[in-house]
Amino acid sequence: AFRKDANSGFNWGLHLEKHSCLAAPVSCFRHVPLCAQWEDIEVGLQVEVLNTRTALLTKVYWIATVIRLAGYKALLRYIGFEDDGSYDFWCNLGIADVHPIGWCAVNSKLLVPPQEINKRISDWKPYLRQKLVGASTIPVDFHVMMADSMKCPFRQGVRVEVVDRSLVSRTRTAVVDTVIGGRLRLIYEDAGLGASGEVLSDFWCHMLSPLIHPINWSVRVGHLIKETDKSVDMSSHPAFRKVLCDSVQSQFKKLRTVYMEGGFFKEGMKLEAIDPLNLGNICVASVRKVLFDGYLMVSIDGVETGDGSDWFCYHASSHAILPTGYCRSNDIPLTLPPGYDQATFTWTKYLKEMGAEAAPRRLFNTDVVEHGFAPGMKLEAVDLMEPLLVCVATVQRCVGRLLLLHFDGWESEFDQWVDCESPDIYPVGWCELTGYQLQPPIGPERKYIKRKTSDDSSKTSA
Ligand code: MLZ
Repeated sequence: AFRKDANSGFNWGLHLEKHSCLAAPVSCFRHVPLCAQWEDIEVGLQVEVLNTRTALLTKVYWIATVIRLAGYKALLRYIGFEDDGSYDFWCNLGIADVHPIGWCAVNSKLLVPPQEINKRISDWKPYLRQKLVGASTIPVDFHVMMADSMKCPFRQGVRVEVVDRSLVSRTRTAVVDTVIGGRLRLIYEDAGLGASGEVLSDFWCHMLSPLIHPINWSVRVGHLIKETDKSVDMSSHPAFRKVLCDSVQSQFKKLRTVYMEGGFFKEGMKLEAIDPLNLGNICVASVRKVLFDGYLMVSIDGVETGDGSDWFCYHASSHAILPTGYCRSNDIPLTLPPGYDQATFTWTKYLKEMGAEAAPRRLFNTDVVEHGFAPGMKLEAVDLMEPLLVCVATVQRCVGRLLLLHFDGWESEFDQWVDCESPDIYPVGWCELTGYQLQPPIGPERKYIKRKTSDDSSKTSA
C-alpha cells in the first residue's frame, strides 16, 4: 500500500542527484528493518511495480529494473525504456507497491506496459521473456519480513528509567507514550501538564539507546535517580491512563560484558571522552565514580560544576570514552580544559601536573569493525541534542568505529560523533518507511541561527 510522504516535500532522490552523493547502504545499519536481507538487494534486480504510466482505471503492473540504490530507496526504470532514463522514478522498496517477479501471475494482476513504450514493441510476451532471462528479484516474503522486523517490545504505558534531560547526571522514571520505528517518546512521570494538557517535559530515544534502562536499574548500579514528585498529576494524559507496566532487562540491548576484577577503571583516571552536551567535541576527561555492572561516571576536565551535576554515565564498553592520545593519533582536535593551549598540551605533562594516571588502553572498546560507512555517504540521523529530530545528514569522517556526522545545511558546530552501531542513525528512506518525520536541510536563510541552549521543555523549537 502507498503511504503519504510525511516529509514536507523533501525529495531524497533529487538531493542525492544534486550533490551526486552515495547513500549508506541499509546493510550498514544493524538495528534497522531488513538489514540482514539487504545484502542481496542490488542494482540490476527486477521487480513488478505499479504502472503509473497508463490511462487504465484499474491498477496494473509492469516490470522495472533497479538502476540505483540509496538506502531503502531505489531508482527504477520500466522495462522497455532501455537506455532512456527520462521516466526513471524513485520509490521506497519497503512501502511501495513493488513485488517479486511472478507476483502478478500468482495474484491475478495484470502486467501492462507503460503507454509510451506500448507502441514501440508489438508483441510483449517474447520481449519480456528475453528480458527476464537470468534476472534476480526481491525475496517472495519481502514485505512479510519487513513487517516482522518492525516489531517492538515497547508500547504505551511501559515504565523505564531514562536520563533526565534537565540534569544529565541523574535518571528519572518515564512512561512510553508513542513508538515510531522503534523510537520511543518518553514522558517523565512527574513532567507536569500545561494549561491545555500538553506535556511539559519529554524525551525521545531509540529502544536500543544506552540512555534507557529497566525499572530499578539506577538503584542496582548505584546511579542517582530523581525521586518522582508524587504531587504532580498526570492522570489525564492518555499514556498514564493505561495500566502502567514496568520494563524488564530483557527488553533492552544487551551490553558487552566487562570484567571489573583486577585492574578496572578507577576514580581519578584520565581519558578522552565525547562531551555529552556537545557531541562534536572529544575532550580531556576524568573518571569520577565507578558504578556496578561496568558503568562509570565521567566528567569533562576544567568545566566542572563541583556538585557532580555535570557527571555523565557511560558504560565501560561505550564508544564515547577513549584512551588518552586517541585524538592525537587519529588527527582529531582534542578539546582542552580552559587555559590550555593546543600548541603546548601533552598528556604526559598534564598527567604529571594533575598527579593522575591515564586509564589503561586495554579497558576501552576500540575494536575496529568493518562497518561499510565512508565519508560523503548520506543518511538520516538523530540530532542527539534534540532527539525528536531525525535529520538529513552526511558522514564527514570515519575514525575506527566513530563517525563524524554533519547535518546538511547546518553549521559544523552541530556536527556529532556517533558510533557506527548507534541506534540513532538510519538509512535514507527510513523516515518514510516508518512514518517518522524527516527534518530536511535548512535553507541558506536559516544557516546562521545558533542553537538555543537546551531547556527542560517538551516543545522542540526548530
Ligand atoms: N531549533 C533549533 C534546532 C536545531 C536543529 C539542528 N539539527 C541539525 C535551532 O535552530 O537551533
